[in-house]
Parts: sequence; C-alpha cells; structure tokens
Amino acid sequence: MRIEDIDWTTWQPQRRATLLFVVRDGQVLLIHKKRGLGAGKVNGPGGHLQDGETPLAGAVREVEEELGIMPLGIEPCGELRFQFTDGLALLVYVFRARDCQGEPRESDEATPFWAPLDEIPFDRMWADDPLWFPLMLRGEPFEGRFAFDGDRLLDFELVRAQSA
Ligand code: 6U4
Repeated sequence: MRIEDIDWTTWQPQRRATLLFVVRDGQVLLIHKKRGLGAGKVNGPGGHLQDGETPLAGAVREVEEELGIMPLGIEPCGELRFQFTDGLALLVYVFRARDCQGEPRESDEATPFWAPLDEIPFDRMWADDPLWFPLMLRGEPFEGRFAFDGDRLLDFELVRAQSA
C-alpha cells in the first residue's frame, strides 16, 4: 500500500487519538506503553478521544490518567493520519507542553521516564516517530500521512503545516 493509493479526500478516521510530549530542561517525557495499540513500544502519553471531547481536553485527560501529572503551556504541534492494511484508520493529534505539575508516576498503562533530547530511543518507538519528532521539538507544525502494515511503515508523506 502506497500513500497515493489512498483517497485522502474521502478518508475518515475510525478512531481519533492524542499524543502529548512534555519537553523541559533538555529532556522529553516518554513512556513505556504497557497496553493498547503499540504496547511494548516507547511513546508519549496519549490515547483515544472520548465522544464529544476536544483533542486538547483528551490529551490532558490521558496524561493525567496515565502519569498523574498536569501538563502546562500546551501547544498543538501536528496531525498524523495512519492507514493500516487491516483497515484501521487513525488520526492522532500531537501536542507539546513546556512543563508539568507533579511528578510522573507509573500506572497500569505506562511507565514514565525522561529522555535527553539527544538520546531519544527511536529504535524502540513507532517507525514514523523519527520523521516528525524533530519538527515537534522545534515547534514547527506538521501534517503526516502514513501507511502501515502492522508496525511496518510502508510509505509516508510529511509536510510542514501553516498551523497545527
Ligand atoms: P486508551 O485506552 O485510549 O488509552 P490506547 O490503546 O492507548 O487507548 P489507541 O488504541 O486509540 O489508544 O491508540 C492510539 C495511541 O497510539 C495514541 O496515543 C497514538 C499511538 N499511536 C498509534 N500509532 C502510532 C504511530 N504510528 N506512531 C506514534 N504513535 C502511535 O507515535
């Protein structure tokens, strides 16, 4: 499956989800994800949106549920559209926060850790992450489209957006 094989004008996500990265003092707050889509991988805290919830509200709720902290100074960074060969169509809203209140703690969904910005463990993350992470860290809005077969990245298109 290639990006140009997908009709993005009619593409509709079955699920909408969030990712939020707290970036502070030269480090980014990541998690070892314990369950759900991407279990076993390193990622940011996040999860799927509830009915009627805005992306920002969902992102804040997920960080609070997974790590027990309140993100502060949140900015939207980008949108990622994933089409999986098994039919899953997923839209992910990415946010960045400049601080957080409270100490991140482990939950049944996630084990948190701070990673120095020059030691981000991309080999344990989704294959698309190294493509857009630098834009997120620089605060440059982006839009990405990705074709996946399981966790194998087949094809992608990544552009800078006017605003996230
Ligand atoms: P809940 O129960 O809402 O926490 P969860 O399984 O975490 O569910 P789900 O299944 O909607 O959420 O999956 C979406 C989560 O997985 C989001 O946090 C984004 C993340 N995710 C999925 N594919 C990804 C990918 N290719 N790259 C990436 N994150 C991805 O960086």
